[in-house]
Amino acid sequence: MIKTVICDMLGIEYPLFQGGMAWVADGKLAAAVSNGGGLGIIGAGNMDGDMVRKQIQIARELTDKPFGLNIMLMSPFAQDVAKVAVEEKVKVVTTGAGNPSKYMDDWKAAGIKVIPVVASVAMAKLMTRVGADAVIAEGGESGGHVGELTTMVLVPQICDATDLPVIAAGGIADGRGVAAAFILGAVGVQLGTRFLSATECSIHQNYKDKILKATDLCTMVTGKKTGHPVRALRTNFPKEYSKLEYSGASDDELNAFGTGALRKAVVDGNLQEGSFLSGQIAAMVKKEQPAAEIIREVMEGAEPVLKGALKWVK
Ligand code: TUI
Repeated sequence: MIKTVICDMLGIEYPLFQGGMAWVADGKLAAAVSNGGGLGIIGAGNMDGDMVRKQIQIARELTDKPFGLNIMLMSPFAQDVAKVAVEEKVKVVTTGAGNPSKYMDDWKAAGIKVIPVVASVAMAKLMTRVGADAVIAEGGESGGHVGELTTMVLVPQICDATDLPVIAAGGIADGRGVAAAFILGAVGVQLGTRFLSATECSIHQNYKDKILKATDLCTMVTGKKTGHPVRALRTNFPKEYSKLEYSGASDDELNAFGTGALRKAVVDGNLQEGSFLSGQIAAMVKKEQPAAEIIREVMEGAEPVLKGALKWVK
C-alpha cells in the first residue's frame, strides 16, 4: 500500500485528496471520502460563514476522521470563512484562486495545516516562505478556475522550487494518473471530477449523466478575457458565454451573465443555463460508485503501474 509523508502529516490512510469543489463538495461528500481513507474537503465556494459552519457540523456527524475546508479566495466571504476555519478548529485548510498570505498567521496559530493550490513556481516559493505545510500543484486540465500550465509541466517545476510536500492535481482520475504524479515527484494526488460520480455526491442527476457520457473533447475554457478562465463541459451555457465574451461585452455584462450558472447546474440540472464544471478527464469517469470504492480502485490501481514502470528501461 502506498503511504507517504502526507499520510503521516494529516493522519490519513491514502495520500489522496478530494478537491473542494464549489457547490459540490459538501459535508456529506467530504465525510464519505474521509471515511474511505482519503482526505475529504468541504468546498466553501461562495458560501458565507454560517453555511460553512453547517457543512462542517454535517461532516463531523458523519465521520471522526480528519477532513479539510477549501477556501475560494475570490469569494466575497473568504475572510468570514477564514475565521470560521479557526473557530471550528478545522484540521486542514486548502485554498484556491488566489494568494492566502494574509490569513496564514491566524491559521498557523490555530494549529491548522495549510495547503494552498499553486499554479506557478512564484506562488509555490511565496507559499513556502509564508509557512505553508504543503502545496497542491494544480494543472489546467482540471475543472473550474484553471491556471495556465498543465500538470505535466507544473508538478516537476513545483517539486524543484520547494522542499514542501507536493500534491498533484488536474487530469488525474485513475491509478495511471496517480503513478504519473508520483513519478513527477508528488507525494499525493487530488481528484475532483472523478468524485462527481460518487454515490455520496449530491449533484443533480443531469450533471452526473453528463459526466458519465462525456468524451475526450467534451470540455472548454471560457473567461480568458476577464482573467478568470473556467473549464466546464461544452454545453449551451459556455458556448453562449464565449460568444458574448468575443462580441466585446464588458466584464460587468459577462459577470451578470455568469452569476448563478454553477448553482443552476448543480442544484437544478439546467442543461441550457447551467455551468457544468469539469476537468478534461470526465471521459474516464465510467460509473456511479461509492467514494470509498473510488479511492481504493485509484490507489490500488497505481501500484502495478509503479511496479511495472521501469519495465521498458534496458
Ligand atoms: O480554485 C480552483 N478552482 C475553482 S474555484 C471555482 S469557483 C469560481 N467560480 C467562478 C469563477 C471563478 C471561480 C471553481 N473552480 N482551483 C484552484 C486553483 N487556484 N487553480 C488555480 C489557482 C490559482 C490561481 C492563481 C492559485 C493562486 C493564484 O495566484 C494568483 C495570485 O497571484 O493571486
